[in-house]
Amino acid sequence: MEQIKVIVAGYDHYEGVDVNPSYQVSQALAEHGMEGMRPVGPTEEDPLEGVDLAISSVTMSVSFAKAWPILHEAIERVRPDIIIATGLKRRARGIAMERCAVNLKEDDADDRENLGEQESRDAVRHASRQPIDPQGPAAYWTRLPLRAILHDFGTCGIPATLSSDAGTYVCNALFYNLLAWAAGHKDVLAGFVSLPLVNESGGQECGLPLDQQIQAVREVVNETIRYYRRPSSSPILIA
Ligand code: PCA
Repeated sequence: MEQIKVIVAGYDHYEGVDVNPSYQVSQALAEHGMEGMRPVGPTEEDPLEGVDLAISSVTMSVSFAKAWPILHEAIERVRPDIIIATGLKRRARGIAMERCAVNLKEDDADDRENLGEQESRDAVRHASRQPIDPQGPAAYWTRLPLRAILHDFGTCGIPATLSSDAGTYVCNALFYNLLAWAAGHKDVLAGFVSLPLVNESGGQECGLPLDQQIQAVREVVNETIRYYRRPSSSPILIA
C-alpha cells in the first residue's frame, strides 16, 4: 500500500466569529478521515484505491508571528505529501479556491486580534501594506489542481469560486510562507482553501453549512491525491 500523509490546517479563535469553520473542518478530517465520500462513478478511478491515508490536523493562531512557525513545526514532524491550509473569509459566499499567495501584508496587524469588530474594520481600511518578504517574488501559484477540484465541486453541487488572493491578513501571509517553503520541496503539494461563515440555514445569505464545508475539503483532498498519484500534463490552475 502506498502511504500518503496529508496535513489539514485551520485556525483557532478568530475575533468576532463564533465558529471558525477552518478549525471544525480540520478537526473533522483528522478524526473521521474521508468517511462519507460518495462512491465514484464506474469510469472514474478511485484516487484512494490502494492508499494508506493518514490525515493530521494542525491548529494555528491568528497571528502573523505564530501561524507559520506552528504549521512549519508540524510539517517537519509529520513530513506530509500534501498540505491543505484553510481559513475563514468572512465575505465569501461559498468555498474560495485560492490561486496565489501575494507578497503583501497589512502593517501592524498583529494587534488586530485584540480589537473589536468595528475597530478591526477601521484598522484594515487605514492599514498600510508592506511585503512579507522584501526579497521574495510578488506571488506564488498554488500547487493544488484547481481545475479538477472546481469541476468536482460542480458535480457535487458545492458553491465555489476561484479567488485571486486570500486578502492581506494572516491567511495570505501563511499561504505565502507555505508556498515559499513548498518551492523548495517540489514533491509536496500545498495550497489554501478559504471557507465562508458557517450558515446552517442554507438560505441566500453568505455562508454554507458546516457539513458541506467538510465535504468540500474532503473533495479537495481526494482530487489532490488523484493529481499527486498521476500528475496531469494539462494546466491545473485555470478553471
Ligand atoms: N481568517 C483570517 C485569519 C484567520 C482566519 O480564519 C484571514 O482571513 O486572514
